[in-house]
Amino acid sequence: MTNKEIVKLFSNIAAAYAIKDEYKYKFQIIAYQKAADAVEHSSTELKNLYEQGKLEKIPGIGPTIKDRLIELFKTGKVIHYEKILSEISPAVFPLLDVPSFGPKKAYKLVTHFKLINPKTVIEDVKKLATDGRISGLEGFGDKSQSDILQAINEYGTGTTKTGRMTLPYAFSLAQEVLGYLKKNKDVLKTEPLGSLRRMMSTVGDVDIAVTSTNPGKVIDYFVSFPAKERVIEKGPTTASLLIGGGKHIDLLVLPPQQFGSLLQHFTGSKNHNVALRELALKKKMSLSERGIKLLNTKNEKMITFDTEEKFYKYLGLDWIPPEIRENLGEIERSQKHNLPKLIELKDIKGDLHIHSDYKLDSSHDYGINTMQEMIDKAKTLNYEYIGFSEHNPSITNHTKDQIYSILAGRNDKIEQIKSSNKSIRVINLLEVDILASGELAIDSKCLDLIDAAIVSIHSSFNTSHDKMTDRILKGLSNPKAKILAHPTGRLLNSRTGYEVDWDRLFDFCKKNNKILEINSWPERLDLPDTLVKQAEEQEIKFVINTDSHDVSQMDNMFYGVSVARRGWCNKKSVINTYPYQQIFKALTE
Ligand code: DGT
Ligand code: CA
Ligand code: CA
Ligand code: ZN
Repeated sequence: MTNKEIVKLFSNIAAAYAIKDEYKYKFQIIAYQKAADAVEHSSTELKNLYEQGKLEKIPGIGPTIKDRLIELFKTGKVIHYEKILSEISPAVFPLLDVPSFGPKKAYKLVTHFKLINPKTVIEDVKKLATDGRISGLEGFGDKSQSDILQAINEYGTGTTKTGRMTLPYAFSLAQEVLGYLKKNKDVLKTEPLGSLRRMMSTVGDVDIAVTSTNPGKVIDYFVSFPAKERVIEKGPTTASLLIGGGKHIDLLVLPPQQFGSLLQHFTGSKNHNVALRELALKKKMSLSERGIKLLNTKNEKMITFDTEEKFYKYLGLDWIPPEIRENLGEIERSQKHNLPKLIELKDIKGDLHIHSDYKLDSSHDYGINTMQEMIDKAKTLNYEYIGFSEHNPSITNHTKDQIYSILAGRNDKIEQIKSSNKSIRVINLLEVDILASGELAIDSKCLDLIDAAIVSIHSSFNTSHDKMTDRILKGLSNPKAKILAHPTGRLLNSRTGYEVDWDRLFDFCKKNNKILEINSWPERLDLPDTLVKQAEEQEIKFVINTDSHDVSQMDNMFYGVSVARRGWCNKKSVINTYPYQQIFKALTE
């Protein structure tokens, strides 16, 4: 059961309660909507948390729903849910994925027209709307009928309520909108906020703040954004657009003197803001995007802040980096003026996970650039060193001796590269598969040809939690194995990753000086931030790598650094902030 499936399940339960009796079940409805939201925003798979006995780590899920989750993970179903859902036609639920369909509307259409097939229900409703048969229904009308048709058409082009964007996609979308906004003379400042500013691994919608002395004009200009599909909402200072692919863009416009509180509010997270509000209430203050009001005084005036620093300072807090605004202890630390000093992109001195086009007759893919091209790129990034880590030669196609001679050939190439590039140090690494048995794919004679191995799981994902942990620890036990690449194996929006006993793995890494990779590939961002935070608390070392297969991907380092920042990492925990001598020692001792 993936988080995505759980979000859908919880939303369905909330919908089922709403259909049954909105008033009687109002608390259940809110609880399940809140739980769906909490799971959607969790950067760890709940299944992994369950396996570690750490489900309580997710704020926003009460004890009853937690018990239901345990039942779900244990048995694959929840008897109580099956009962609730069985009372409602299964044809209702697919409709809820279509934007603008609430539970009651969906239920009414399904029961009135006796729709029973969940597989065809969306097409069935589309046909009814096209034939003009919906407008006559009580509570619907012509406008609602054409909205339904539009929403279904948009849904048909991939528009759903649940899809989340990867960071680069969200960035480029935000840049496009910012570029447009900046052309308007009423726009003074504009920034992307929300989960994008917090650098979450996936982004639900793009939130943009603008300062202006003329909000009305900015809103009018924004809603004429050429790439929009339609305007979802338009008010005096806010607006929301739907654009291609079903993505939302929310805009909030305020005067320049309120920029600080605007940034703070719209950056979130919701959990951080809720906690900040509670703190403010204790100090008899009330917070909003417009500023701070003092309670219990006759002075009803809003105190305004043009910077976030001033806003936090007024609450007795140091400014908190957006990446850690998740209410995971940052407010308490900021109160004590004891926030962690987070790693920055400029601290990075090299990249150790680089696939060149050098052909090792591997069963995995090669990069498209030569070693020299990748070195030239590393120089433009001001790196001190670079590590090549192509995949090991295929073990099904070669004998051990053949593998040895392929790797010896690569060593000659690396020596030649080293001698013609004196301004950058080259580290001879290799990405080596951990086989299903836990053995490394190549033997110790071959491993002796390289400085160190980056080990990874690329096959047999579906093993039990204990077996997978045994397998990884066995692979990492090899003295040449120093780095575990993309430790969970997840692919955002498509694969949840395998099951590992993280406490055991962290403990092992700590005792044996093994290093966990934070892979910067935007669909991986693996290790995930919540696990980075746990590992960081146990003083485990990381390396932030790009896993580049072409030179342009070496710029992805920025995303990996953001994951480390979200995991509260200090630069001392990240070995590729070390100078060459020190990192070489960490990899070879
Ligand atoms: P997303 O879009 O799902 O990736 O996540 P966010 O964090 O961007 O959430 P979004 O777009 O719903 O809201 C943007 C920010 O606005 C959020 O981070 C904090 C603020 N905000 C939204 N709803 C609430 C709320 O109910 N209470 C408070 N205090 N702040 C909120
Ligand atoms: Ca957002
Ligand atoms: Ca939003
Ligand atoms: Zn790789």
